[in-house]
Amino acid sequence: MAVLRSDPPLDRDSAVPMFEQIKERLERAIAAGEFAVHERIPSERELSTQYGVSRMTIRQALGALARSGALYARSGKGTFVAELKIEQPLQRLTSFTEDMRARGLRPSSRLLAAERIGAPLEIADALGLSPGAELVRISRLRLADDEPLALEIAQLPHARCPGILSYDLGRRSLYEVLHAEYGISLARARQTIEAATPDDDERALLHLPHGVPVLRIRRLTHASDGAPIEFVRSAYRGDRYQLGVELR
Ligand code: 16G
Repeated sequence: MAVLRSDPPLDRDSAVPMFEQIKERLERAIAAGEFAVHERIPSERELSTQYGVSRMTIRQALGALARSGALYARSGKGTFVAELKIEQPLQRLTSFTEDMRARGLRPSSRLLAAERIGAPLEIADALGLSPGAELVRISRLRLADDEPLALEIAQLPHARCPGILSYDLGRRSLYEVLHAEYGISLARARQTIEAATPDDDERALLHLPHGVPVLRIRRLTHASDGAPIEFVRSAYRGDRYQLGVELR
């Protein structure tokens, strides 16, 4: 427990509740790297002795840190430091490849399926096609530093990118292929995001611990000529991903 020893004593007269002060100290210790990712932090009992507060207060601090995603608990084993979440800023239209590289992570994909299908009604509607028009559907598991992060199913009008399935979409960025091979630049997208319980396939492919939700994202992207070009459904790991929005 060398970690917190240098801390000055808690301020018992402060308006900031004790659990909040403890939470902030633990946050600082984690940010300073005093605990490694997936390292066990001291137990409730040890922390309550160290700070001279009740275990209830410690439990409140740890609970708040678990809810913010900084810690996770394993029943019977203790409380551990979680990996930092990857933040996707929502104001720019970027690809998975760009998002990961911007964070110093190595993007990769596992191609799960790539096929030509007739457009179901809902997707034909979104893409401005007649029902049954030919689509390419590309399902990929997206990884960052070899860790599964998202499942993505992208559907594009085949007429806009004929023969796209012959490119190695397990290795290349879809946006890069659209640009380099078809001269398609993407201009804007509309996205919806919701929290959801993963289904069994998602849980297995994303290596999701039990009880962790996914962020379901739907994106309709338009090319620079205004035409809709991709309709994507994805599921991002809720414990590893957060979306940042700038408000003015
Ligand atoms: C992002 C997009 C997805 C797009 C993909 C292309 C979200 C929610 N989705 O993951 O719509 O198809 O990037 O990535 O951001 P790529 O160019 O690396 O293949």
